[in-house]
Amino acid sequence: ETGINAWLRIVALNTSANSPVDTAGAELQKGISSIFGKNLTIASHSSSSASIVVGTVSEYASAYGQSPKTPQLENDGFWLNTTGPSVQILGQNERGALYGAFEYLSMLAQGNFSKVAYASNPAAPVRWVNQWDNLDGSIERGYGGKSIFFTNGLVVNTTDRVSQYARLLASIGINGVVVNNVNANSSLLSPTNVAGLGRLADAFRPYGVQVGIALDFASPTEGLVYGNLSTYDPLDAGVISWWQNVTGTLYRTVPDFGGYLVKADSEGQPGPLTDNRTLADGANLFANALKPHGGILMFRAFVYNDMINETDWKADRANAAVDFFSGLDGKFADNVIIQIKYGPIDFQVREPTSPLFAYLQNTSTAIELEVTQEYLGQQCHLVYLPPLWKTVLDFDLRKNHQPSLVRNIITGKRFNRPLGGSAAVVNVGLNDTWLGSHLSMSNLYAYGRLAWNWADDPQAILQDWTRLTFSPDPTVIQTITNLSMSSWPAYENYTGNLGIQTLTDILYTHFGPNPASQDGNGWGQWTRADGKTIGMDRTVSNGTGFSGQYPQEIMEMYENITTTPDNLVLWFHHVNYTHQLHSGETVIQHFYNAHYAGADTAQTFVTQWEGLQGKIDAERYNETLFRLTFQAGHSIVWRDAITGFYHNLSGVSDTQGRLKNHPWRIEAESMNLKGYKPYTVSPFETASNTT
Ligand code: BDP
Repeated sequence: ETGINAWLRIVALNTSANSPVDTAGAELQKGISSIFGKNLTIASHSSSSASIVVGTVSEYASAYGQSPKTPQLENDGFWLNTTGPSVQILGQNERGALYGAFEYLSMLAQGNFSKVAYASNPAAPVRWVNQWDNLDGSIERGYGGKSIFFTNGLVVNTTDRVSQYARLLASIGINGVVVNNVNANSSLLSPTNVAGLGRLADAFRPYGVQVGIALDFASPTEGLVYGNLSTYDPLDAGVISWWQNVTGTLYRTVPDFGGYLVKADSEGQPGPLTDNRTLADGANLFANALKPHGGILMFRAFVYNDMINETDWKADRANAAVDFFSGLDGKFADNVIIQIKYGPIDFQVREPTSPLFAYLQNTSTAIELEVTQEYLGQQCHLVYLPPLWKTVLDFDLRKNHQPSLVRNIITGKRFNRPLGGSAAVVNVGLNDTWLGSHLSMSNLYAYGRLAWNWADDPQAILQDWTRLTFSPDPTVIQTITNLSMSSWPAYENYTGNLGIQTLTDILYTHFGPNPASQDGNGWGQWTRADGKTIGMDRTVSNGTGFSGQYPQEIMEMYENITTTPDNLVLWFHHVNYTHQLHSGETVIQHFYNAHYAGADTAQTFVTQWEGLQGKIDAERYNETLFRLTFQAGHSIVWRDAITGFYHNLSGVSDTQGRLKNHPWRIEAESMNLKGYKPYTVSPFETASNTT
């Protein structure tokens, strides 16, 4: 060192390779150089003249011979103090120090140089992401290219993209990643792949992100690894020791392995019910194997039979989670967390809160969200998701007539649980944009910020993201705010209203409009639409009884159509198309009006974005313009398909006479198309000109 940087230096109190504090020092160096063009040196020893000190509280105490004065910090929490002669960034643990460094950099990058001194603690210990990556490199419900983890049945050799992902995750406080699909494959447990998981963990470790994997319940009988048993019964001694061995092997390679995620007895996946064991028996099998190593088991509540009899008017897929977990509260090992999708069905554009959050009081829970927009436009549509997530997280379930916000349940606060938190299915891929679209990355950023503090404001988070990602220019911020904050309401308007769900093709693609596909199959996302009526009656008095799964006050609200909010009326009630809503509109007229309003809003996205030309680099400007133009067109396809479908079914005309006259629509028949063949589309309303 020449001394040229004088007092401008960073002290990282742990500079051993792979330590998150060492990473924090390097990130501060990199960040400050890119924000201010100053190259600070990093020292590992204490120095009273350092400009920034980063480390853990105890590293600080031993380096400086005195404990820093910080408020109580929780696991992963940090203290950030910019008021003294040197900036202090002190974590309760190494991860916390790294999070503090990212927070400080985020402030500086947004031009915020105010003097602050505060502690920040995460809302919950589990802030994970899930990736649905298959070993062949494809990603289930992934729209950003191939897997960054796997190729041709094996873990990748080069982990540069993995390190970059680790960095992104750490910068938003995420501390765990499940790298493979919940529809899991036991060959991930082969010695070669376990060694590969070691490589992935090496890439995640410097960023404080723990690796976990999803398991195939039937692995012991599949003969792919460690012998071939004749059963996967969770109470069988051979099965128990089989999983203990596998778990021991994993921890020998990855000592800080996070744990397992299990999808059992759902959509054809094997599980404990095959052997007449309970879901708790199944979960505890893995939890007990993980326990001596300190790992946790995320057990999914997404358990249902996908061949439900539609003619049975009492049958209801929404009932499945509480039904399957009934009698099991308190029967799970203490390192089990039940991972519950936000709604009772499946990531729809509007769902009521899953009642399982209230049912489980003596069991730790986590909410499962989707950053990947499976039913919500697959990153071809802009949909900023936090306002949707908030409808569930801020929902008060009134358990035992006490305030019971979902966000206080999953963080363990409401029922005094030691564990809990969240997992978001992210599904980034090799595409440079990660998710396939620039604007959809606000959802990943916001997920991390919310998992740290569920009370944070979606719009403020979005604006931080915009400043960091694009520009501090007020026009850029205003435009991206307008687009994003109106995007989920618009998408709901043109895809599926009043709690009828997203009227996509449900049989596989989950993308374009196909209202007819909802009914007449065993998947249970039914609309119960006929010529006169629509909606699922889920009341106790007359329907499937689903509303009875809620605590009393909530049950009473949904049981009664007059107290059910309009946005969920068709979720809970079966009504005539001419039923009058609280808004004064009829159900069918609301459908027409909402679909036109939603598509109209989507048209404005293009013109609003065009106002940013020259204010954003050309590459991201053009790529986003392309996506928004597609969305504008596809919203019209949605509008005409859904309004046409229900008009044909109900025979009720639009009071504004819009259905035969399609503004902005260009028929395929009026175009000169090369390389296209006519194809019979079902339902025909989805097609141009009804053919
Ligand atoms: C559904 C997806 C399917 C997943 C399943 C799950 O369509 O690909 O495997 O959820 O969450 O939404 O297990």
